[in-house]
Amino acid sequence: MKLYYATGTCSLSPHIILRELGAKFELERVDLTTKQTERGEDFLAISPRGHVAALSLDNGEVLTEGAAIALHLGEGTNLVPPPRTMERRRLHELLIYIAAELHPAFGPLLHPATPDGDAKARAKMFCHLDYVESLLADRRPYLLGNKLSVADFYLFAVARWAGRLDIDLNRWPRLMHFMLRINERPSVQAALAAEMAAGM
Ligand SMILES: N[C@@H](CCC(=O)N[C@@H](CS)C(=O)NCC(=O)O)C(=O)O
Repeated sequence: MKLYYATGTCSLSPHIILRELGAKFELERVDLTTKQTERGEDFLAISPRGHVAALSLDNGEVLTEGAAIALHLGEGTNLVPPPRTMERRRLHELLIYIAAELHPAFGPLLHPATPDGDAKARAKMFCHLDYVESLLADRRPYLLGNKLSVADFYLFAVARWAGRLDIDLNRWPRLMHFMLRINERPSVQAALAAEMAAGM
């Protein structure tokens, strides 16, 4: 398996999951501006929309969309509940929320078009962070409760961007604790170190 990634982006989530599972994988860094990989591959030929993450499977197929990659990697492991259970449906609910709502809400903040748009986008982001805080309100350690899942790594990878935007997560203490708890995991530290060493 080969994970196409870019440092500090949403591809951090599958990167952590691969390490968490002790999977055998290669990493290939993508320059998102030129769409060239570090070994000179044309990334658009691999993933036509040019987005990371993309996972090249051993059978030659390429899987894209962070949520789909997370489910694929975690299937049959303790990071994804068994099919046809309520927990599994909750996991789908969380992954779809992060992919369809939370993740895109960062876009206008990271790349603001207008100052006014920025203010609106910031207000929307605060609503999302309030919602995430409510998901953790019963002091559960992970999004699904006591069980760590792939959704936790997706939330971690995305919520980290708050730091880049000077959004102080202390305003959402449950989320802040969640971030610190996930950050301590050896898989997370290893993924962050590998991405940092590889550069932007
Ligand atoms: N829906 C996709 C979105 C992936 C995405 O937006 N990736 C960003 C990095 S976080 C990217 O590759 N952007 C490159 C670009 O827009 O050119 C997913 O969830 O995987």
